[in-house]
Amino acid sequence: MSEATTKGPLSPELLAKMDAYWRAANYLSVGQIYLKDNPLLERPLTLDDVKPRLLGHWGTTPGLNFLYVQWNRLIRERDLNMMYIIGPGHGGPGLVANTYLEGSYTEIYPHIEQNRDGIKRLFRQFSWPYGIPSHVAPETPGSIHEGGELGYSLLHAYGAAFDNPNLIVACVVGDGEAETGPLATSWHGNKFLNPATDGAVLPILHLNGYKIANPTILARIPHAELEELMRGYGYEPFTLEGDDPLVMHQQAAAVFDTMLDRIAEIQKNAREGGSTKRPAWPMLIMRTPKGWTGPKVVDGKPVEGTWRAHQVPLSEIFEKPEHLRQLDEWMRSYKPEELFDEKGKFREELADIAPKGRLRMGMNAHANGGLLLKPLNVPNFRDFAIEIEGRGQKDAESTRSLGQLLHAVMEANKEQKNFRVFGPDETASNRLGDVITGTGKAWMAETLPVDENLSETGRVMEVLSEHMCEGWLEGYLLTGRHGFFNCYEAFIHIIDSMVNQHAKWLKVTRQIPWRKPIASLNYLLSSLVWRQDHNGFSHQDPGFIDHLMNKKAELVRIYLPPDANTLLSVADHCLRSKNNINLIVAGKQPAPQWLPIDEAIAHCTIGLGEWKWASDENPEVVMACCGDVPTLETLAAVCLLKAKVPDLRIRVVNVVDLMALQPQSEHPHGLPDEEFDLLFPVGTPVVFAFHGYPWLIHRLTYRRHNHDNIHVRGYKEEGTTTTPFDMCVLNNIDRFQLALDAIMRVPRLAQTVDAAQQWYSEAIQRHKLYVAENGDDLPEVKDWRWPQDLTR
Ligand SMILES: Cc1ncc(C[n+]2csc(CCOP(=O)(O)OP(=O)(O)O)c2C)c(N)n1
Ligand SMILES: [Mg+2]
Repeated sequence: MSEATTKGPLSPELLAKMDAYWRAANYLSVGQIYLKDNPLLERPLTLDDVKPRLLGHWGTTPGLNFLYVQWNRLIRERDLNMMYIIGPGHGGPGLVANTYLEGSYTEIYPHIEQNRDGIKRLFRQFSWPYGIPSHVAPETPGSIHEGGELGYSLLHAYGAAFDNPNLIVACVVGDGEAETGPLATSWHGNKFLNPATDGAVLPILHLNGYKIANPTILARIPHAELEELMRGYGYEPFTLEGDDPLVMHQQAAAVFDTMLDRIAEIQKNAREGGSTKRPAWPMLIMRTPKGWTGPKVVDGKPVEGTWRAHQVPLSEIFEKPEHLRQLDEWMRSYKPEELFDEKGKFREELADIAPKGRLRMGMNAHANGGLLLKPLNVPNFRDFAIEIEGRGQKDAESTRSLGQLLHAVMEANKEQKNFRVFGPDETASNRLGDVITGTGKAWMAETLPVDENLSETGRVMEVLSEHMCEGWLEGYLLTGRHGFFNCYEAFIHIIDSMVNQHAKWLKVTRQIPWRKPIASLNYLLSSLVWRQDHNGFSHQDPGFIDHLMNKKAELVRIYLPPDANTLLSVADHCLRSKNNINLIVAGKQPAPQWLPIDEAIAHCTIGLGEWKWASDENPEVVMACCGDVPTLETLAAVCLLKAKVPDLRIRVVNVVDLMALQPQSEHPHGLPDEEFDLLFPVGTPVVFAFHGYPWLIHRLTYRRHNHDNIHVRGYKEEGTTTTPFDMCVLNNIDRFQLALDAIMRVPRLAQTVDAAQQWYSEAIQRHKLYVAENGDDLPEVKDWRWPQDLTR
């Protein structure tokens, strides 16, 4: 052993064991990618031992394995509560290997025994039909982050660390991953992490130099520039560079010791010394070869240390005998006979250097958040209900009532510190400002006298990045806490892809018995398409509803409460629910209030229903509505119809829970067909005013008996900065249009259609002229109220 290798914190004995442990992890990783038999290489490798399809990623894996062994030592020596998050989740074989070596894998999956048969099964199941996925998937012990879609690792890490003061979240960021937008902004998590009350994040930039087919930007800028970048983000960068394993183990141990000391010092200063300064948290730049310890040259081309190591470095095993020989040589280079005994059990003296019990990263309870989930205390939402004196007579900002409820939730969970509200700078704009009062907004950066409500212990998280809000919240939920995300409706699309991934995670975890249910991901979308008075077309897009609709029915709930009391009832339900993705779409503008709280609760419980106070018996037409503005327009249309055709029998049906429209076979909230047919009688035309894109209603009601009679109005991508009512007119969801639609659909009124069309044209012309001239809506529209004599 050279001088350089012996110098450092590791004793020669521990150094040798850590290197052997690493070789074991690498061996098991390669074995998973390639082998279905001969797991200990007890005979020369033949084609019969090799999987027919070689699937997986080698390049990132040895680096991940190297880090895991280092972390194991830190956990043991310092008794750390540490969990891992792996950005390049395609390094799945490494995490499976490590959790196997530490024993957690076998505890969770007893058939993957600690012997030859177990290793064979471990190899065979990987990337095998009905086996396990290639990534750090929900099936992988200790994971909360699949890492398939790159970019969210550091966000999940910060989300996990908030309010977990004793937790250290080690987070590997791929140098390719670091090029993504979400990751690039995630470094700013350190402006929101309080060293006194939150845990620590230990970021490791895994600078293996390459992505799939290209070098990475951060590997090709001068090292000093990269360090400056990290300093600019507010970190204290450390560097580890090299490729000689023994030297690297020693140097890594030294650098990690320093970094952990730094973290301990930062936390001590904050917790005991009362420091409120934003610290420069340590981060590591680890520059090691991609595919480290793998084949150096294949078919005459360099592989180790290049992008060619990304997936399967020897990919033509069946075509080229040389590849099989190289694979045999590569696997034997890890000296399996030194690592496993004759029965195939990982040797005791090596296994012994891993942490034990709950300290093993594969067993960290935070990574199975449901285990730690404490129910959220939700105070009685009736306390915030709006008094209804006459239907629609009083205006209120619905989301303001929700803000009051959220504030009460904050207060009720102050002690257990397991609730946060997230939003991209819009919490006050969405009229949820009450939640900020007394709670404060998290902020560790500089504050000025002009600032309001910024606080080092704030629990409202505001940062102008939907990615950050979403990623933090996911990390927070996945580690067993509760949260609420509020966002402008149009811009929630920015995280479409992230919610996809979360939905996939939830779908899979539902099938994994040891994964306990976590709190639901709750969205409130406000600043809606219909009321973008300041902003216009760029801010008009209700399509997130459609996006979520594609997810598994068992996961998704979509609510469009028409007023404050229904919003309160829906929010109460969402805050208590588990393992779902709940979307609430509700306006923030002053709007008429319809339902007393008891009626609101009953209405939301079923999800849709006739508003009897606005309806007639034996309807000739059903006026259906979903969403606050469509509800208002529908009721105004009913009023117009009553004036024009006084004997027309109309039923008003309001839909809060969009999923109730689907048959029960499609969604657990689906209304039984018999009940649907009672509400929407076969043969009776339905004029349906919908908040979002109209075709969604057809999709949901496609199998319903009365589907052919459902005629939907909704947003059809017409918009600009105009008056609220003109937005409705532009999209043909206005009260005049809805009234005309009803007349056109009721057979007995066929004779009156021409006159009605004339009436409609005149009304719209009058409206257009008025708004063009006055810049505001017609008084008869703007000041319209539901006539009390129409209330049954
Ligand atoms: C958002 C996203 N875009 C593209 C990909 C396809 N992809 C998978 S791995 C990879 C390269 C990753 O490089 P890096 O983060 O450096 O990981 P490593 O080198 O450790 O494998 C790419 C582009 C992806 N998984 N996610
Ligand atoms: Mg890379």
